[in-house]
Amino acid sequence: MKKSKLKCPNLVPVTVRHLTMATLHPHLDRQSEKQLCMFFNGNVKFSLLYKGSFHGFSFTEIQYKCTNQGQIIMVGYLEDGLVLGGCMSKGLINQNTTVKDETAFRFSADQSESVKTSVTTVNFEYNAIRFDSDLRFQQSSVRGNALSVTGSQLEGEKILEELEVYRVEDTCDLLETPWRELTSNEEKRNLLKESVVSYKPPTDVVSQARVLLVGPVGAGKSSFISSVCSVFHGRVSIQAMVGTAARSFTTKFRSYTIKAARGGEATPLVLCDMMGLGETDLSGVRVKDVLHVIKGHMPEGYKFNPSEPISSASKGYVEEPTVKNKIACVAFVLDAGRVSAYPELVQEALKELRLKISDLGVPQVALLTHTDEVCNSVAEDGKNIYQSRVIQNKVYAAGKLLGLPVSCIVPVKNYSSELELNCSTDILILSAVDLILQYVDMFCDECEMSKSAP
Ligand SMILES: Nc1nc2c(ncn2[C@@H]2O[C@H](COP(=O)(O)OP(=O)(O)O)[C@@H](O)[C@H]2O)c(=O)[nH]1
Ligand SMILES: [Mg+2]
Repeated sequence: MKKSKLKCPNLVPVTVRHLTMATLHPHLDRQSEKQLCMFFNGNVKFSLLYKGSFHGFSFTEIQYKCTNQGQIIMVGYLEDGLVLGGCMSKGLINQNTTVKDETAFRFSADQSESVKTSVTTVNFEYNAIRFDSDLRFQQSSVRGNALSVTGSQLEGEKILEELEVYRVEDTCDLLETPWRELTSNEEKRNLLKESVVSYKPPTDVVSQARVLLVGPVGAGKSSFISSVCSVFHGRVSIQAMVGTAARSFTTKFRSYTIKAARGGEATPLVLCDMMGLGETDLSGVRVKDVLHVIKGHMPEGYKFNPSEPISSASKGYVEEPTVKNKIACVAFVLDAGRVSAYPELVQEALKELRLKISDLGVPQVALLTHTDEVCNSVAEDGKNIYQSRVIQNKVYAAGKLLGLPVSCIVPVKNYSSELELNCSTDILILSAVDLILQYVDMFCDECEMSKSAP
């Protein structure tokens, strides 16, 4: 049997035994699972994200499988039956990112007992998790207690038979009664579709419902546009450019007129896509550009330049926008898995946008995407979305981040890996469009009033 070196998730260096023909079944036996569950008062279940013998014993693989999955527990199985590991309540975020985590802990368990050791002490400024290039949970001597994954050497060596990472899920996940009503059947899907197709702005002043999707890179803005198109096309299709890069995959300003069917008549709904807000200064669009889009100055196809916002000197700049160019509603798009962990730069940009867009008198709503990634019940069926406690908490977190009432926030599930449409997913997408159109009406009313004002 092949062996290679890897540190196990505690202070003991180990050698990994490479298993051949591994399958993706949890290595965790019932007894150990029970012991680990007790660390969370029994109210959790574990969902396997990564298994070393299956995915490969590499830190890159762990990062790939486990980043942004919420609370995770890493479990290492030693040859002598000892189970060791650690838990991070905020999960893996990004390599080399330090995250405050007051409830992070490491543990050891064997047949007779399990020991949980908090990585929190009161003596230090804050508690942290750090990820470098190897696997090890330890206490950092410099910056408070750290749940750390580093590569330093220690005496003694043990065989690590297996290494797994599980997402920790709340078993009280589904509420007894939904916190919002949602009918999920074919009839409802058709009704919602019909109401979008027959939508007309309530005033002649506004002919189109131009809706701008704004949010961090990767939140799912382009995917939402593609998902809306898919619902009306009757099959999953990609319209807006969707991507996974850390920098925005969408680099141009594009507006998509939604058609009632594939090749069918245009509806008044126009969804506008733009570059996302970056996590660093130059990785995405800045607030100024978003405001220019909203006011209608941005020409179609404009290529964003993060180091230089558009100005009146830019090619194609719309000097005197009419109501036709203006945005009637802004839909903020946030990733449910990241809503509580967006970097400061993104949080500040969102807050600034909220204030400045409100000053412009443009109504705002928010869409919470990636809901299937934070709640298994939603991944199984989108109709569970309003029964999910996790999603409810995420919606409240989004409300807090944006300073928006919860009634303006809708959780959705975009089409990302599916090849076929699904009724519940369609209903979530259509309900989001329905909410957006209600807010477009508010914009139209404002325009009508200002037209008739003396
Ligand atoms: N599982 C899941 N993946 C999503 C969802 N929305 C978007 N994605 C994925 O997230 C990545 C970024 O999406 P994209 O639409 O390009 O984000 P944008 O930068 O906001 O336009 C892509 O890989 C999408 O397939 C969602 O609701 N669920
Ligand atoms: Mg995009």
